[in-house]
Parts: sequence; C-alpha cells; structure tokens
Amino acid sequence: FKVEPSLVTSIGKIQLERPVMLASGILGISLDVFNRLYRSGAGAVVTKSLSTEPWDGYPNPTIFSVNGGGWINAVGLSNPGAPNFAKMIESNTTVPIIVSLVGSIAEDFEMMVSQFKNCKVTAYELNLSCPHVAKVGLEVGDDPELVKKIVSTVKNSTTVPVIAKVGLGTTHYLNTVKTAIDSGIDAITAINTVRAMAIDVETQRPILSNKFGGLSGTPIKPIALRCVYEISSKYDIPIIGCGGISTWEDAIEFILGGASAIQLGSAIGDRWLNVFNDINDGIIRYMKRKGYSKLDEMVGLAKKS
Ligand code: ORO
Repeated sequence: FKVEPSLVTSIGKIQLERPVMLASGILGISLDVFNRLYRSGAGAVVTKSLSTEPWDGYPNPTIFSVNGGGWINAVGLSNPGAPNFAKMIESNTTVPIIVSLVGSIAEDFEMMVSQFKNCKVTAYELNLSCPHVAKVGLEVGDDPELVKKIVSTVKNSTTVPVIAKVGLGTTHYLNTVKTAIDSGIDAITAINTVRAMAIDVETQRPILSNKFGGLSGTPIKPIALRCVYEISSKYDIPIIGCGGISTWEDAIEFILGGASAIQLGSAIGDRWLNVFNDINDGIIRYMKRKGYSKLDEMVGLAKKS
C-alpha cells in the first residue's frame, strides 16, 4: 500500500496511515472483511463491540431506514464474545484493528483485555454509549463512578492506548469525557447513535423489536460535530469524530472542529466501500488547494478566534 504522507494522523499515541476508519458495529466481525476494508482505504477498523461471552442480540426487525435520511438500529450488541473473537484475529499482522469492548463492570473489561495478549491491537475503544441495551453502554457512561473504575482498570491492564466512545445520555457527555480524562483515557470517540424510534401507522406498533434504537447517518452529523467542537474547546484530548459523515467535506468539517480522525458507519450502508477512498482523495485535494502538508495542521482550526 502506498502511504500518502499528508494523510498520516496521530490520535495521541495512535498513529494511522489514513484518518478515515470503520465505525464499530458495521462489518466489524471477520478478518477477511477487515483486510478488504484496509485495502479499500480505511486507516483502521473498529470491531463490533465484544462482550465477555457471545450475545445473540435482539430479534428482527433490528434496523430501519428513515424516510428523509438516516437509520435507526437496535441490533442489541450481537457478537461472538471476546475470547472467540481474539482467536479469529490472532493471525492478523497488517490491519490496524481497534477492539471495541462493552460490559457492565470493570472486571468484564479486564477479562476481555486479557484475551488479546497474542493479538496485534492498535487500541481498545470502550463502548460507554450504546443507547438501547440495559446495564451496558449509555447506562455505564451515565455513571461517573463506573466510568472511573472501568477506565482506570483497563488502563492498568494494558499498554495499548484506550479510547472512550461517548454519547448523549442523561449525564452531560462533557462530564463523562472529563471523568474519562481524569481516569487516564488516551482519546475520545464522539458520538454514538442518538436514542430514537419509529412507529408503523398501520399496525400502530413500534417498528423495531426493541421499540427504541439509535439514530445514525446524516441527520445526526451537525450534533456530532457540535460535540467534537465542544470537547476540543474544553479539553486537551485527542478526538475521533463519528456521526453522519459521508463526504470529504463532512470529514474536513470534523477535522476543523477538532477531530484528528473520523469514523464511518451509515455511509457504508449507503455507498459501500468506495466511500473510504473518495474521502481520502477529497482530503488530499483540499489540502493541496489550501496549502497544507500535514493533516495535523488543520485539526481544530475552526476554533481560531
Ligand atoms: N447500536 C448502536 O446504535 N450503538 C451501539 O453502540 C450498539 C448498537 C447495537 O448493537 O445495537
């Protein structure tokens, strides 16, 4: 793979050849697919969130395309479990993999991190923000004591960088960010999907089997961008922007707002894997036109007074 120097980015201690990665939950479960994503221009892939044991998730329907744009999903964190998944990626030597973890207590996360001792892991991303599964995700992110315990426990169990993925819950997300920073977190991903629902007017029932799900895609882009800007205005912490990004202009907006890298989810459902190199190429053209040689020169520029 030819590395384009202008696209190289650092998210704190994490160095990536390209700033656009696959968000968690999307295609995140097999090494063959990870290789394909990497060859398609992704700088890293974030896995589906893993739990200590395999989880089935919710019955169908689990995903719904919203009229006017975006998706509502309630997949229910289905995954093969961290021990099985670690075996599946042991042979990986090339793809930067960010392992997403979900759990209720610090010991869950500690146990899962120990499973990846023989794997090449670029970072862990703690899912503190899934908006619709009981006792994990946002319920954890909304509890400062639990966030503190989980982040400090994971930081003490590994030398691999640790990212916290935050979302919009009942505790102000900036407080969750602050707690994570005070507990030693290396970077923040902002944001997860936003709690939402859809109702079928004929059956007069919620469409998703879980009733509530998470809204993703273009409708949440301005909200995610606002969060990235607020975090980077308030705290000195590397940020990964996530939420509704689908074009190179979207990616540049997030970088100017303070993100050192970005993640794509729904855009892959809409435009498949071409979206990675379309965005990479658009960023390169923009940087040439504006006279930047390193991505880092643009991070947070929109905050200039
Ligand atoms: N869905 C989301 O929108 N966010 C998550 O973190 C997890 C899920 C899911 O598995 O349903």
